[in-house]
Amino acid sequence: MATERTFSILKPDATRRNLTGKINAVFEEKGLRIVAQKRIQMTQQMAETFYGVHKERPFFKDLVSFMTSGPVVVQVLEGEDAVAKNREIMGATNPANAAEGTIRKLFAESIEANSVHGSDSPENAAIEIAYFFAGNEIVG
Ligand code: YYY
Ligand code: MG
Repeated sequence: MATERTFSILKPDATRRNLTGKINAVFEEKGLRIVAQKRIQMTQQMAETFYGVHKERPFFKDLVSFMTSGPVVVQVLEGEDAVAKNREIMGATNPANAAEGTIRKLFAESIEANSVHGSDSPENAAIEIAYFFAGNEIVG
């Protein structure tokens, strides 16, 4: 295992309920370091591009509308094996299936409003980080 970076989003349901600090505390307690972070409003075009892999899925339209329904916090998290570790910390996509102590079990409202995004591979992490951050915005 090596030090790695992953891309994370605190979704509109998390910002709406003022949960960004509580969720960041979970990342930090579990050993991930927030090396870049900014609060943005995603446009429809950004959300469609970001979730482009899902564009044929039945939930795509609702997902884009949810992701643009309020501010999000985009982040780069760094740590040992950060991509897989963050997926573990987040828990299953559907909070009904998420393990105890995971962010989605603790905070998610539904499969759609599930509080966090995390990259699913190191390759996608690199693409997603580059989409939202300039190199000089990431300070490890
Ligand atoms: O990577 P992860 O976020 O855990 O799930 P994906 O399968 O990549 O789906 C992305 C996003 O789409 C998910 O976080 C919520 C939403 N979604 C949905 O609203 N309904 C589904 N049946 C599946 C996913
Ligand atoms: Mg995914």
